[in-house]
Amino acid sequence: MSINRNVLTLDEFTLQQLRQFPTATGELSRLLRDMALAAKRVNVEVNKAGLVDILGDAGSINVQGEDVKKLDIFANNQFMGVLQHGISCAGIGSEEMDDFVVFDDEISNNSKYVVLFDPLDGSGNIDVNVSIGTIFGVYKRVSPLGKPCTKEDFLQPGKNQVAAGYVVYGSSTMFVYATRRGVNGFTLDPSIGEFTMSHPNITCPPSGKFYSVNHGNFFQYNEGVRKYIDGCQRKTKENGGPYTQRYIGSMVADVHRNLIKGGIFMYPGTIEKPGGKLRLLYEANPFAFILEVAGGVATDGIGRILDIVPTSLHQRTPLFIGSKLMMEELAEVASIK
Ligand code: P6P
Repeated sequence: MSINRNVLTLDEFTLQQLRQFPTATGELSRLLRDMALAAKRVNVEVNKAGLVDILGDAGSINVQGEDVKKLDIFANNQFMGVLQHGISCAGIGSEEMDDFVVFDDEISNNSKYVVLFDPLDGSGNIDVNVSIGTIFGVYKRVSPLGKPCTKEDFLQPGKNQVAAGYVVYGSSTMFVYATRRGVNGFTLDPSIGEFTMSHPNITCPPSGKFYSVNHGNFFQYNEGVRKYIDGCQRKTKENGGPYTQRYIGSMVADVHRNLIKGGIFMYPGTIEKPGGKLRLLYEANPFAFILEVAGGVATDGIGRILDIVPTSLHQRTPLFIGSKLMMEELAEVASIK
């Protein structure tokens, strides 16, 4: 396979974007490059996870009450490290950390942004070599510069994000991020160790054939959701089908596929978890931002995900996200917004 050396690297692309805004400070571009550096370091460990003792449980339980895999901790430290030692971020919120982390040093206190991330989503799949991912959202601080960031910086509605993105560690490693100007995807070229533009200006097809949901919870979903899922199974060529059910238990991989090819991903509330399983701040919000910029829709079954005003770092939300027309059919069939 010949590799085109004339493609833009992520660094070149972020600098190109920066040059279009002469008044921009470059902090966001620097932050995105920092996130990509950490992603490359995590990628090395993910790729050799089967060979070294980085698999398996780290013996600890995270704030979610889930077994923490060693790779979770490594990934968390990589992303927190590049942000703490960078020039763009005043603090972070992470799935792996019980509370927000305020960096509180002179450079960080003068930095414009805070970042919320899930360092390694789908980590239950690490030991069986299924694609996993990193998810992040970037907010401009609402607290005064020159002082430590505050909880209010992190508890902003998702519509306030200035950028959001994800990394999918799969058959190839991709870094995808959105600003309000568009969604762009970069694939890691191991021969030069750089993310290179492979998916410029990603838009989500208005419809698709993939529906992603955990069928094992079917009888725990409300009647409207069950009715929609039943309808997915009854689709034929005559009414926009047939649909394919694709759900690999790794949200980054499932939503990435549906973003590119068209589809709908659902993690509804269940009898056991009426508030859903997925976290608002560092899973639902970043993907909702990305999908909306790409032309898709994301709701919690009642309203727009990005309008939710958060109250806590680890709060959960039901999530319905994907192609616009499929989301409209869900709203109509399941009588949800
Ligand atoms: P379930 C992984 O743990 C995760 O947070 C998402 O990546 C994934 O989509 C979901 O949970 C899978 O949850 O309950 O269907 O196994």
